[in-house]
Amino acid sequence: RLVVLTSHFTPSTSMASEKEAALAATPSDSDSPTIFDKIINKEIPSTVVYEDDKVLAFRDISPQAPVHILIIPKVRDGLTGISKAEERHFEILGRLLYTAKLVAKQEGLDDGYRVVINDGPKGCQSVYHIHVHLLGGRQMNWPPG
Ligand code: TR5
Repeated sequence: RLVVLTSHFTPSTSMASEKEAALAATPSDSDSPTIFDKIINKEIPSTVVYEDDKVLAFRDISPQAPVHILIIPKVRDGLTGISKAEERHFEILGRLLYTAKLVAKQEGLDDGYRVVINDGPKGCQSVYHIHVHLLGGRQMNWPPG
């Protein structure tokens, strides 16, 4: 008898298209708006799972795991990516990670999860407004691709 042990979860886009999006994105440290500003301003709908005065957490439109949530600062303040972090960002950086922990608990990810920050073209970053990925609900692999 055949026993299928694989998860039924299928990522909604291929790894290749994620990479293509990242390579097509223009690395930016400018204050020009990104798609995430429209999500923050609610001009574009998103599924918000957590919100306070400083951060917003919403479901990724192209989930790579059964739970895939992005946690972002409401004010970018030059933080287009982790490589642009300055001392003035200490508090918001801590808050983003702490929010990942809160949301993981809220999502019931009691057996573990992964927190990721992609940076720059080689890190596969496609949106230049810092964001923490929270991924869970399946077994992760190591090393990541
Ligand atoms: O590749 P990086 O690390 O920059 O992550 C950017 C993430 O933003 C990807 O995982 C995308 O799937 C996600 N993304 C992109 C858009 C979007 C989104 N998540 C939720 N809602 C979105 N909208 C409405 N539009 C996007 N372009």
